[in-house]
Amino acid sequence: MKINYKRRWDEIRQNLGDNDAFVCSLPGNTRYLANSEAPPGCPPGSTMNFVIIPSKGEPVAITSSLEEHRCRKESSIEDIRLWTHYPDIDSHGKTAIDVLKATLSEKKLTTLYSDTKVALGRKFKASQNNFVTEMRGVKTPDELERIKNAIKQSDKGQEFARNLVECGEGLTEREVRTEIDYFMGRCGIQENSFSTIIASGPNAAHSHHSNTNRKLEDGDSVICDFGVFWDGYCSDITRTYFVGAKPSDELKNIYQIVLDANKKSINALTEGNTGHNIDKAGRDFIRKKGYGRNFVHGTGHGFGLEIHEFPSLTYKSKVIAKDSMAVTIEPGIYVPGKGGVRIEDDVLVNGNAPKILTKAEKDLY
Ligand SMILES: [Mn+2]
Repeated sequence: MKINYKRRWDEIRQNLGDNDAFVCSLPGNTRYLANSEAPPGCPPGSTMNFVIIPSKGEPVAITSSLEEHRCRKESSIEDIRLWTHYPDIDSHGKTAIDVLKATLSEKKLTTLYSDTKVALGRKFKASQNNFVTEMRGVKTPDELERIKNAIKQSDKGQEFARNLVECGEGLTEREVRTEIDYFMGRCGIQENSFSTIIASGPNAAHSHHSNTNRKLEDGDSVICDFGVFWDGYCSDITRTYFVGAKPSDELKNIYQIVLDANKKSINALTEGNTGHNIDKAGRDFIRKKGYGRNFVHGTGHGFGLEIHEFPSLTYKSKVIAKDSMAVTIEPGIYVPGKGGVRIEDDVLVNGNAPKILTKAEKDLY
């Protein structure tokens, strides 16, 4: 299914109020409007500096001359304007902001919505607006097709990871990471959606661990958290495995609590429910079991063009779940010195019947 950019541009035009244009510069938003199927690039989000959606007329994209080739190839926007400070290279200006101002003046666009604060000077009136960022929270069929393909690959990665970790005594976290990344690379993914996290034994007690050369030991809990980009969209999945496949009674108990909390928050992910309630469903259960202070992060987040995007599902979140929002549900318990467990699924809001998109086995121990 082709991505329907025109639908996206039109929806923004319809929500401009009295403004002349929407100016986007956040990397997820510019990819949404111009080149969704490209991965974020290197450095991430470097391709388009600005995308302008005017109330009337065609959109304009602004990028550096360095990115010209890539942008012309990937972009759904035909009017691409370049900046460079090298005098020998043809361009529309010396900096991205110069080109933005010149384009806005040329097209007589003066009152603007912008997805971030931009300093444009007195000639323009720009107000910050989250419409595009929030619009991306609800996924359309062209996006879901790509998200499901990304998830298929990370599900395969988890099956591989389980076999490797359960028999992986003596391997280092970095070796496990490298094997998983190599396996998924051979499956044809565009790139990882973030650096694969392998946290073993006492390191699994840190929710965001950087891989080390620690060797896996029998009985360790090993948190495996990764995802991939496929046709520009990403996935995010965490499973926890045990070296030797036999957890201690304490870790097995923790595993079951996290798994039940994961299921409770998934069941709470219904249309109209608040982020707070979705978080609370799992958190209250974990608290009742005596591990409230060991669940140190929010329950989940939106994902799609970016690994973390709107909406955020935390204790403080007032966001209302809407149909076709794609979010993660990822409770965890982290016990200093002993280890940790996190179980993360990608889930789609679907009326009262949330759809779990990740298929990797989780009823394991
Ligand atoms: Mn996540």
